[in-house]
Amino acid sequence: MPVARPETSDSRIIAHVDMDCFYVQVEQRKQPHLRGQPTAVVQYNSWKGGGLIAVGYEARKDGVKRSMRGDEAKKVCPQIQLVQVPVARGKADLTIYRNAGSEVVSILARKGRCERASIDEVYLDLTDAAETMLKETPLESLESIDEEVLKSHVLGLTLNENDEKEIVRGWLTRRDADHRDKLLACGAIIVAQLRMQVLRETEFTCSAGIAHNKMLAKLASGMNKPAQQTIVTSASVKGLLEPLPIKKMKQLGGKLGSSLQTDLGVNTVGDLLQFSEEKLQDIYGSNTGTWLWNIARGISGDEVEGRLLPKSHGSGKTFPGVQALKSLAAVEKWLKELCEELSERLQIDLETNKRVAHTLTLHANAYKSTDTDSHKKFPSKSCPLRYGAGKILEDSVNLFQAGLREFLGSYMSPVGGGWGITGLSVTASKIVAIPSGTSSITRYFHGQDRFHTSSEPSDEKFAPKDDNLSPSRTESHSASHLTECDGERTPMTHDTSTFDQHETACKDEATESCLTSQHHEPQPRLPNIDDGKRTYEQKRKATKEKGTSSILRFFQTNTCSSSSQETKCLGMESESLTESQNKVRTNSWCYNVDEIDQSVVEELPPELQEELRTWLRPQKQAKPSTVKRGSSIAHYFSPNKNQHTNLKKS
Ligand code: TTP
Repeated sequence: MPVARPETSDSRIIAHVDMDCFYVQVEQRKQPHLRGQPTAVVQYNSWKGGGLIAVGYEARKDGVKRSMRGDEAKKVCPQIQLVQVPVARGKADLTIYRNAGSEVVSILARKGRCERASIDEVYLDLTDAAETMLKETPLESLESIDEEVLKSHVLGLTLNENDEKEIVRGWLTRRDADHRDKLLACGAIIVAQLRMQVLRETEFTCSAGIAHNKMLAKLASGMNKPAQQTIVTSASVKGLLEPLPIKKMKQLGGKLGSSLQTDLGVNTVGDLLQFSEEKLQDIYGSNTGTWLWNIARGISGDEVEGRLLPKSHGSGKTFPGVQALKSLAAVEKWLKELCEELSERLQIDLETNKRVAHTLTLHANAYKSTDTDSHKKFPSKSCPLRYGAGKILEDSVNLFQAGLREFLGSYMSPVGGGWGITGLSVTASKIVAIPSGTSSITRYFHGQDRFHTSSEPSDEKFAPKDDNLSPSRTESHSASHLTECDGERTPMTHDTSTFDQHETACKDEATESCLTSQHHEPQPRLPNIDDGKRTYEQKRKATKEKGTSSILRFFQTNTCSSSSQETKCLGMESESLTESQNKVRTNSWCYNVDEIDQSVVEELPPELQEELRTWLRPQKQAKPSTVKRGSSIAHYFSPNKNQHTNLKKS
């Protein structure tokens, strides 16, 4: 659902930077003999030479297109160099591309707020940097302007072929330019510097759009490629937007765009201009109506989120045609590969960035061989995420089975044939940073996870039917909830388009979470950090104490470490599971004394620190000790204490 946000300021300077033929550049850096050669990267599946996923600009000149397969590309360009995407676990391994993207992000982030939007795209908010530059250096007095800046394309500027750079110079240094255009000129200088720096440090070229908001910057970045930049002046917005096909606009590639076409006859953004805001609100609701009215005029208040890391991690694979998976055993085999990859990436994220993911989602594309209801899609399913490849696999299999049962309906057996899976993916989302001071969390997770390393075989058995996992125990996602994500470079949504031949196309950095659920509240069957987080949030709001988050994170999981180290358990009553069940469960919150990080303790309010230290003092106790209920620490963390408003009272 698009969100109508008013512009916070009409003088923001936003850049969208997009790497040129990114995977090809990464491969060319790795194999320098490919530089200057027509090159393409092909996917893992080598049928007909493999599907092309990235095409270098030399090959594009010869007519090679991403929609081709390797064999076809060789016909139009016999000298083309085809490089296969790296492979691990029988599927594409995008690690080198992700890492290369991170190199670029770290450079671009030097000048302003930076949002990693996909594996090779970044938004920058350069407003402050541009304002500062303008204050320090009046543009009209600029003596030398770098060639890279002079090569900028200024939309709306009439260029004379012989004198393009001088015309751009004139625009950049205009004395009578308004403040907004002057800021744009500064933005163009800063972006050109950043792009040159990226080239120096990484050997990669990129292109950029510079505008007053994200939407316009993104539209502009692809207009002049490779290695160029485009500036969207306010005066050029109307001319830029009016002829654009409506479906090309972000968030309008799906149902909303189709409705505009069929219901209102809107085919271009310009067509939208004839509708009043009220009319659009009447048809699409007040928020979407306003959003549509705004975007037709180039108005978008979306902020650049300060985020250098991906918003989710996904691992998926397509199984086209005869490769379709037709048994639970085959699905489980592939889920094991996908879950191990996902788990490894989560582990790396945890160790490197101190972040944890909270939601696991399984998406699949499926068909029934006797299909009477061909529009029915395999429902995506979510549950709280537990760390460890084995646990992720176990939960994914359960999610898959729940989805399959729903997809097939009651009349068909999930075990015996009649269905096929053509795409499968697991995604970890709702990733949040662990508050500083929780270094021991990594060790904690190691303790939690029997299947921590991918090399450890998982020999767990998965019952074909798990009564614990009816769809009501998982979050379920209908197709319509996900269609709004289609403009994003999402990894593996259950939208069939994302399971196309480009299985390796997981441009899965920073995916917008597509996990709008049907609000089946996930029940706490699985030990999970979400539950603790909910409790924590309630406590945090109630106590208004700062800096107590990390300790709770440390405590909040319900799992006892299996190590031989001493363990302490806080016996606590948990909150009611659901109203209908209306039952109370007892949780044991256990942890290893040795794993408590002092810096975590130091984040607690002083009175809790004191009590915790007292409580930890007899560390040599052989047996786990249970804290008396009513003690302030137990009280503080007790899920029952939602109304606990003042720590001191307890
Ligand atoms: P894009 O930015 O869409 O394309 P590109 O960088 O290859 O080329 P351009 O210069 O036109 O921007 O995608 C970035 C990378 O993502 C691309 O190099 C390969 C990968 N990708 C896929 O694997 N499959 C896909 O379908 C797409 C669109 C991209």
